[in-house]
Amino acid sequence: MSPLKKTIPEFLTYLKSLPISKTASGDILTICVGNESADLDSIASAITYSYCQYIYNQSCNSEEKCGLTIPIIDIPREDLSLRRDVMYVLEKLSIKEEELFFIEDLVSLKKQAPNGTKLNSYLVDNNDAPKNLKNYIDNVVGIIDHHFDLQKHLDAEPRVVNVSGSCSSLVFNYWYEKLQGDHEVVMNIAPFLMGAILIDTSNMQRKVEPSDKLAVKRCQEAINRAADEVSAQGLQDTSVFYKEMKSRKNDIRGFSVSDILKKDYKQFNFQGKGREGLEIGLSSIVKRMSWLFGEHDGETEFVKQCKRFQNERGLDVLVLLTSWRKAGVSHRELVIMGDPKMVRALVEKVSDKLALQQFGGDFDQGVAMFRQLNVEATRKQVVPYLEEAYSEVN
Ligand SMILES: [Mn+2]
Repeated sequence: MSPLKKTIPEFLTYLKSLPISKTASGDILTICVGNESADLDSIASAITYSYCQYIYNQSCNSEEKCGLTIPIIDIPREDLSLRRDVMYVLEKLSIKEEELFFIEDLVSLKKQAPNGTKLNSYLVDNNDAPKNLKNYIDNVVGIIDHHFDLQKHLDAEPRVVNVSGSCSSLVFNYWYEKLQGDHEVVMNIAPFLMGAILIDTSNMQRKVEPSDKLAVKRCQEAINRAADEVSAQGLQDTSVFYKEMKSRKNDIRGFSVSDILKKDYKQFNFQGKGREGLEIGLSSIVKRMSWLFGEHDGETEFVKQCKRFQNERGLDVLVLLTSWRKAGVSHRELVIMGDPKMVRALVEKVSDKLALQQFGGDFDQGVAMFRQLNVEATRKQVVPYLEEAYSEVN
């Protein structure tokens, strides 16, 4: 009988223990990275993708061997603790924070690698290299994602960019098929990926696509089979698992305004008609504005802190996207801050699509607050709407 394969924590410990000469293969260092929001989906996708690649390379003949893939979490290490749902899942899976690789670890790996080492990257949960890593990544070699397809890196292999509630479903199904349902591996990755799928689909109630259904069915089979294993304890009941994760994700008490803004944050540079680009940051927030004002010394102070964040990051425009559920009903707000003229122009163009209804702010001060009655539109939709709007602004 073949020896038991490494578990995910064992794989990560192993990666950390290796000198750079063993981590890189020849003059190529390979990473797998999710998007800069570094939510559970991105983190679970990157870690399990790298893990499965490792298992797969081991089981194949040497010609298929292409070194190791290092999962990178695209935030500074200190920001992980802002993601209480992620911390909860990692603890449940016995994955220690010190075994993970963050931006600063990537920088240090690059430094240690011999001159001329190329950095290849698999992308999960995004289909173009994250902006802050573009200068590091030489080649995008594979993509699995559920965002709008930017039609870049067309020769990547795999190149799976499909509609799916969660990218984790696509990652799971890809490896499930490639590893031909290998029970042991599937059991190792199922809890992690299922956690992300449940969060992204609100416990399979919203934004559920066939890929999610298939992945969860397969995950559940694996978890039930492994019910005696430590890794699957307490995970058979998906509703309980979901509630535990969700209550932690929604718990942002004690965070500073800047922590709240950077917890689930993405930044873009929109290109316009021959003008300078628009630097725009979008924070997704799990509490409504009135709650945020209450926790942070009132509206004036909260807005002041937001403007400070905006200046620190050199943003032309900052957008807050709040969302919460009450009595089974979804609610969203959109707050936009920046140059008054630009704010007005952008709002004018997206107002209908997002069904915006102003409840606060002052256009003349460059701050406008809206209820977003199109509650289906998450950041995934809001970003392309705003980008299109900017391209039309004169
Ligand atoms: Mn995602």
